[in-house]
Amino acid sequence: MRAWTTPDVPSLAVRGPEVALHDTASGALTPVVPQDPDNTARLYVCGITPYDATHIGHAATYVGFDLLNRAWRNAGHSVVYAQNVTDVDDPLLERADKVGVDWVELAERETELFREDMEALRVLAPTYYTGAVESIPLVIALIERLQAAGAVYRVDDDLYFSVTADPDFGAESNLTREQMLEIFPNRGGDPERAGKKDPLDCVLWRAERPGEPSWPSPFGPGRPGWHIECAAIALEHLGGSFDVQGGGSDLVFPHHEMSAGHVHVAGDAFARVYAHAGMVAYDGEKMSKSKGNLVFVSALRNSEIDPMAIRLVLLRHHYRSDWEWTDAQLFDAVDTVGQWRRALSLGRGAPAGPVVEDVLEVLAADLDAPAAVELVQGWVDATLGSDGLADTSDPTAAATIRDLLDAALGLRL
Ligand code: 5CA
Ligand code: ZN
Repeated sequence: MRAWTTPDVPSLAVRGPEVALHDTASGALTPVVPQDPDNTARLYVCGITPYDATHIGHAATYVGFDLLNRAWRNAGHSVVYAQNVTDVDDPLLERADKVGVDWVELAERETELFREDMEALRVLAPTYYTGAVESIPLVIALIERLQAAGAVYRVDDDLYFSVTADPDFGAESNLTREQMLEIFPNRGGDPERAGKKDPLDCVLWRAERPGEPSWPSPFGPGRPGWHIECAAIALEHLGGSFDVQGGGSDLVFPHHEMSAGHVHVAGDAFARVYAHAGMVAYDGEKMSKSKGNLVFVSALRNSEIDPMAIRLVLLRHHYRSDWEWTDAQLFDAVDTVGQWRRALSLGRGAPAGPVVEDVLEVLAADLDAPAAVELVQGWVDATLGSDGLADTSDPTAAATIRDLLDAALGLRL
């Protein structure tokens, strides 16, 4: 499907360092230097299930991985970025049913709103933006590879994946079996289903149910399971051993573990690094569509909030930390954006060169945006002379810092 319009990004005169990311699988800060001979980094980030508007939690995750995309580019790489849209799944069908709209219409409407939100937040668009529905042939082909590997069995008319077929199962999340069993039912799993070989086995193909959409397949009419969807889309656009699989930390298990398992059993390697964004809370709980404690990006935009202030709130939290949204942070960011614009409007300012190098360096080291924001604030303070001693010694400072903010942090001021 169509992605959103990507913002143009200034290229910087200074090249940033190679990027290192915290890898969930190894628990270590890991260099993510593309192995492709053509110097291209390959990124997959799990996309939305479009049954409701984009909330600040989604936005935080996509802005987090946008920093990775930008850090790679600033280090001199090109980036191939794939993202899915889970445009058919239980929550979407349930919501469509509940509000009495056609599920296709609901998915299209919410996906369009997501595109507008991403554009407003200046998130670079993926190279491939791919829906589950349009990927059904890919899913079928991958299930057939799993069948050939002997990792698929039937429960009634549904197809299941045997987790024991992957000797590396568990290597991505590093969870114990007990922990997996506890999490699984809360994240779409069905450990209690009779007829399964292992309670952790997951659905690959869900046979048609009355009133649900279905597509023909060699296994009978039905629709794709969730984990095989991302496995198939990632493999199609990025190939095996791509650089980074990303998403929120709620996807560590089972989603990313299962997708990796599918691909291993099919005979390929999945991601080299698994990176996860922290969860944003609101009113004391994880912001989630199912709980309804939501702050929508579109609602903030509709109340004339500058999207750059929204983005600054997100940048002030490290992508891996869990944090809670408050309106006070937004109001503070609105003030800061105003102050930064004032500093930039002077043209001259404190020396910009060291700020550029330091910002690129902290971002390359596990995307430390809060440190980058502090460095920019230091330049703003020096330029405006909060101590009464304004420094305007660098005649090109404002232009340099403006480009840096735009290219590295996605803030166009
Ligand atoms: N369609 C699947 C992924 S294939 C899905 O999880 N969709 S979602 O709409 O529920 O979430 C979209 C992205 O936002 C995922 O990467 C998810 O991990 C992330 N996310 C969801 N809730 C939050 C939150 N409260 N804070 C941060 N990130 C979140
Ligand atoms: Zn996914």
